[in-house]
Amino acid sequence: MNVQPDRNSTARWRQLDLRHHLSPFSDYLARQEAGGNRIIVEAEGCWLTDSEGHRLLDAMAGLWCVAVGYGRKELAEAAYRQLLELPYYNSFFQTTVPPAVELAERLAELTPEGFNRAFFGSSGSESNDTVVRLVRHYWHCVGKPEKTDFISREYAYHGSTMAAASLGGMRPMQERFGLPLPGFHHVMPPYWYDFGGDLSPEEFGLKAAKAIEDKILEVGPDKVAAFIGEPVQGAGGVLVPPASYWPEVQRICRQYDVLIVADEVICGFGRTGEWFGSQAYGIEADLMTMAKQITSGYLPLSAVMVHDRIGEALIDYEGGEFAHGYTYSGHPVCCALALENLRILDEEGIVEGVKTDTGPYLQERLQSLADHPLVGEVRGIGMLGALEIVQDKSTRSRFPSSAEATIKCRTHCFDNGVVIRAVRDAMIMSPPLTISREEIDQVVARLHQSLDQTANDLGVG
Ligand code: PXG
Repeated sequence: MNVQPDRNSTARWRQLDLRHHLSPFSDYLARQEAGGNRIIVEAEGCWLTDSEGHRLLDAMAGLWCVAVGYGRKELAEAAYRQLLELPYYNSFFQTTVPPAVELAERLAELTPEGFNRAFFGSSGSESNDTVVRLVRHYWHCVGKPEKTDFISREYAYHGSTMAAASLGGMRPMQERFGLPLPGFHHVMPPYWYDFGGDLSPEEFGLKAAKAIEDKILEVGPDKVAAFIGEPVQGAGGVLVPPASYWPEVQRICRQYDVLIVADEVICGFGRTGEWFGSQAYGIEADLMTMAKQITSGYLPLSAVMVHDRIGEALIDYEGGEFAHGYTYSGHPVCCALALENLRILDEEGIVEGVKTDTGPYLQERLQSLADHPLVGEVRGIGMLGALEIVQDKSTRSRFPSSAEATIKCRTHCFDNGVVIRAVRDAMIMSPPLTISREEIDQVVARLHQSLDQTANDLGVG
């Protein structure tokens, strides 16, 4: 569709959107009262254009996914070639397709030692649903079928299907939906700024890990199948764990024979400066789920990578069929595009650039906002960043109505031409991995201006 931005089409799309389109995570009444949604019509590099011709610097990479930026022709061409050659065939009933096989092999190369098998789906949610099935299937195969339960963290986001939302720790996604399903337990996240009190970050990291051990003992080690965690909790507010946290989680899970699932849906493919967040934190997982940046968001695709510890058991034991799969598992067009995306990430040195150049630069520039009267903490890693917004820095106290300041700040950001998210009392960002230093300067300058405007609205400073 070749779009000519103008006010008439904007008004028409807004009306049609309100009338016919139930958008995700929306309060439909509030959306109606606000007159409808912003309409994005084009994008190039790190820049979006809306239907009224405004340009926005996308410091969220879409939804944490557009790693290589918008408008990469090689990706469109890889999809086009595959669409002509074989647009679809399934991987059920003893068939397979070359792009799925090639991608599985490439992922085995890129992931840490021992991850040699991939199960494909179309979304992060599906990959986490697959994990629930796969983990239970595994424990069946090895003769411990009573190991069924999962432990995860408050504020975790693992997706929106019923199982993924049960794994997640987002209360509004559970209340009124009969969730979490039985067998899903939650513990405190390693969120030092809010829960650390007088402890040092390192002391608190051990305390947050201990909460997992306490939960394992409460539920019973014989019942706990796996612990799942994002290396850095993304949608929960870019919760960067203290260095003491993951090694202790690892030790505890091994002690009680609890599998470790690393949800790499946000952290995977360079977001932290390593190919996988697990490598940044020394996590030795048994399963890894991935989506988003695997295709830079250009097409839907996800994978569960399975370590040999699990993968070989699935073959060696007579556990029967793994009765699970999706029509689009290993979709040839999505896999072909993913292969091209991984080639770009690798050959253009994009992941390396995040580690040694633009990632540290983003972190350094964000630190320049730490003195702002509204900013209680600046944290981040690689191309992930967060600012805690506070009323009083010395007590870490918040504004009375939670998120009041951050929603204001997010609106100012939009008006100043930069997309930055508000999560509870934090402003968070996750720009394309290809963002330049000049563009990082612009993100930070626009955020700074928005913080000043928010402080002014709230009579602070
Ligand atoms: N795991 C993690 C860590 C995620 O961030 C999913 C799984 C689910 O992926 P799918 O592809 O099913 O959406 C996610 C998704 C937000 C936001 O508000 C974050 C996600 C999705 C939608 C909104 O930041 N992450």
